[in-house]
Amino acid sequence: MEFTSRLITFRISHYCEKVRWALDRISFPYVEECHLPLLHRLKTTPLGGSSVPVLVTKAEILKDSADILKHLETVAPPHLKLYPDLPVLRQEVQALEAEFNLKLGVLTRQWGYFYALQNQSVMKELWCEGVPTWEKLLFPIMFPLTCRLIHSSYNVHRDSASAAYRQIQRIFERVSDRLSDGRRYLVGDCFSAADLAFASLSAPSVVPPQYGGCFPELNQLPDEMVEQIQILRETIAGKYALRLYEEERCPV
Ligand SMILES: N[C@@H](CCC(=O)N[C@@H](CS)C(=O)NCC(=O)O)C(=O)O
Repeated sequence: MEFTSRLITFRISHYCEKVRWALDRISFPYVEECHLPLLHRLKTTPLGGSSVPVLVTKAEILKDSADILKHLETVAPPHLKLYPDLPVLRQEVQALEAEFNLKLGVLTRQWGYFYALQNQSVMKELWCEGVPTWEKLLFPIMFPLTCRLIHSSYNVHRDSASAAYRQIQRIFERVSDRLSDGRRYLVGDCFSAADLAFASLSAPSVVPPQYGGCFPELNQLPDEMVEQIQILRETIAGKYALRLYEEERCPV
């Protein structure tokens, strides 16, 4: 039987979306295996990992989104590569990708969870999409446990959410400044891993309609959160993330 690569995910996760986008872009064959948070460890731990995404190919087990993008670069056709050949541009792309991974993705998650976790029925839709039936059945037990863990391990509360939002705004300002000379992409003149990382990791804060995982509709979210999303959507960086989704995110 032919081997098909497996992508282990939370359907909602923007780090998983980053990888899903890179895979879809080069039509890399894979099956996505979605899990509830906490229960994902039953899959990732035996593979030597912890967090999602994890990509299992015939030859390798890749446990970090940046490593997965690097791996895909070795199999991508030349016109779809995400890292420029020129070393100076390549380094710039890698530095931006690392910054978005370490800061932007963490902040948008902390801010987004503060609001989203307040609504159990919305979270049920988001977390349960695509997971095995037995995991879905455990949702009522897993939800309070997972909420407690997310609040403590990601430091999610009102003050930290407000602080995270201000930091997201600072990152958006820096990206807007970079784009203010009219350039179409963050580095060079092609879509790169920097653009893909910015768009996917900012996605919880601008909610692009083409998001490849699952997001709630704006009318399912608290008004305060929607107001903050609208403010970010109106910035140059926000419009840019939405444009990248419209132009570059191929259908799943
Ligand atoms: N550095 C990782 C970060 C991924 C990450 O933070 N994943 C979160 C979901 S958004 C996760 O799996 N959390 C649960 C865990 O760490 O067990 C990457 O870029 O792949």
